[in-house]
Amino acid sequence: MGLCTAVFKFFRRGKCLLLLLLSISVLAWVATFGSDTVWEAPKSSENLSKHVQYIIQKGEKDSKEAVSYGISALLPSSPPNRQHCPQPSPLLRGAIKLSFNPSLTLKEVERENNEVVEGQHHPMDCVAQQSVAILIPHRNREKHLLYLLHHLHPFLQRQQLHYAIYIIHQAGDVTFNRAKLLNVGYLEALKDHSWDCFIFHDVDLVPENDNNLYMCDQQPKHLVVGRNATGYKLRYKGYFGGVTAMTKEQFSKVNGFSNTYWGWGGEDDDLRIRVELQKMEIVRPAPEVARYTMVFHKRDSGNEVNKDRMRLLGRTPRVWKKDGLNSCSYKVLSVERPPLYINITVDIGRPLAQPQQ
Ligand code: UD2
Ligand code: MN
Repeated sequence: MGLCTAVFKFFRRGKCLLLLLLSISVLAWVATFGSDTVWEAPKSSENLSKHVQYIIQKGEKDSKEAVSYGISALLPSSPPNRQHCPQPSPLLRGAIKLSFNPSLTLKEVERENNEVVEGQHHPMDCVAQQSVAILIPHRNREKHLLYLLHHLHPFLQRQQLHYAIYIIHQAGDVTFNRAKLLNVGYLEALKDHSWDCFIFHDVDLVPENDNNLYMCDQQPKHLVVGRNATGYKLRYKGYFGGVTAMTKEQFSKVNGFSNTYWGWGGEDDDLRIRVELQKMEIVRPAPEVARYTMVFHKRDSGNEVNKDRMRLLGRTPRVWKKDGLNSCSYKVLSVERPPLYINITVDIGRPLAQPQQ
C-alpha cells in the first residue's frame, strides 16, 4: 500500500512537470511567432540571401517548398502570407531636396541607415518586385561615394526594392576602365545572388526624383535624361551614359560591355550599339522624373580622353561576340562587406597594345 501511494504521488508530480514544460513551450512559441510576425533578417550575408530568396518565392509558393530549399531552420513554423509590394510604392515622395554637406562622414551615413546589412536591404513587410544590384565603378572619388550612399539608400528603400550596392574599385593607377569594372561587378554580384536587374551607376550622379524607378523594364533603360550640368536635356539622341538599367538576360545577351575602352569615353556608345544589334530598344522615364545632379568634378588623372574610341566603335559589330563578359579576365584582390556596400577591389590589368582588326 505504501509503495502504491508513492508511485501515485510520483506520477502526479510528473504530470505537473509535464504540464509546466508544455505551458513554457507554448509561451515561448507565442513570444517568438505569435503576434503579427515580422521576420528578423538573418545577419550573415549567406543567410540573408537565402532568406530573401525565400521571401521572393513566397509570393507564389508555399512553405513546404521553402523547406526543400534547405532553409527550414530560418523559418517560423507558419510563415505569414506576404504580398508583393504595391506599385507604385506608397513611400515615394517625388522630387527630393538634395544636400551635399562637405562635413558629412561615413559614420553618420551608417547611423542613418542602420537597417542596411552588408550593403543589402529588402522591405520587411512585402515581397520586393525586383532584386536589383547597383554597380558603381570607382577609384579615388570617396566624397562622391559618400554623397551617393547618403541619398541612394533611403531612395531605394522608398522604392521598396530588394537591393545591394556594389563598389567595384580599380586597384593601382593604370588608366581607368569604367566598362570593364562594370563587367566585373556583374560577374561578381551574380556569385552572391541571382539578381533580376543591374543598374550601372556613375558615382557622381545623384537622382533627384524617386519616381525614377531603379527597376528593369522589358527593354534596356536609360535613367539619366537630364542633369544639372547640361540644363536637364538629353545630351544627344542615343546617349546611354551615366545610369542604365538592364536585366540579367538583356546584359548577357549583348555580352556585357566591351573590355577595351581605357580612359574616358566611348564605352557607353559601344553598349548602345550592342543593344541595337540585338534589336532591343532603349527606353527612358519621363524627363521631369529622370533628373540627376552631378557632383562637380574635373577630369581625373588616369582617365584621360580615349583618343582611340571612334575606331573602337567602328569595330563593335564585328567583335562584340568575343569582347565582353565572355573575355573579361581580372583578379579580385579583396571583397569587403562594411555596413553600407560591398567593396570589390580588382586588378583589371592594363591596356594591351592597340587591338588589331
Ligand atoms: C560621362 C558619363 C559616364 C561615362 C563617361 C565616359 C554621364 C552623366 N556620364 O561621365 O557614364 O560614359 O562620360 O567614360 O554622361 N570614375 C572614378 N574614378 C576615376 C574616373 C572615373 O571613380 O578616376 C568613375 C566614376 O564612377 C565616374 C565615372 O567613372 O562617375 C565616369 O567618369 P567621369 O565622371 O569622369 O565622366 P563624365 O562625368 O564625363
Ligand atoms: Mn561625372
